[in-house]
Amino acid sequence: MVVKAVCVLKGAGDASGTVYFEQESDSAAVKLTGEIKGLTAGLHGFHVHAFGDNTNGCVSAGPHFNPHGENHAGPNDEKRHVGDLGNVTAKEDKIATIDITDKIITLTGQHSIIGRTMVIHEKADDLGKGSNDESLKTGNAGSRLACGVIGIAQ
Ligand SMILES: [Cu+2]
Ligand SMILES: [Zn+2]
Repeated sequence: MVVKAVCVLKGAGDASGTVYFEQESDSAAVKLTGEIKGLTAGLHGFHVHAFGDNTNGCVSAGPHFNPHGENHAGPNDEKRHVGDLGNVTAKEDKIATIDITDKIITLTGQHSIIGRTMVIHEKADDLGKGSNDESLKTGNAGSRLACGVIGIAQ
């Protein structure tokens, strides 16, 4: 059965967007599509954070979703936070088009990302290669520009 989810990202500034998630079966990769606008041109860290809690804005979403206790890394690394989706790239028109296929995140089961928060960051994610402690936690992606809780879509 196909499972679909959606996330509307908002923040204190200009950044906003919508991300759609689709998974063909429990074991299939998740496809992410959509766009985020109002970004400076260049790379922006893009992660699933642990909590679906936006009571204090994007800060209350907590750290990257990491049910297996790994270090922060890039989406193609074998060991990573489940929430590590790397970067999206905004063009000169300030829009980042989302087109990601990921085999680690899932919309079903115990470690489903539904009910957690998608965050777009101020800066590029260094994918754990930044040679400092923060790189292994957050990728030095800076502040949280916009976020939203991932919900069940129709
Ligand atoms: Cu993040
Ligand atoms: Zn991470």
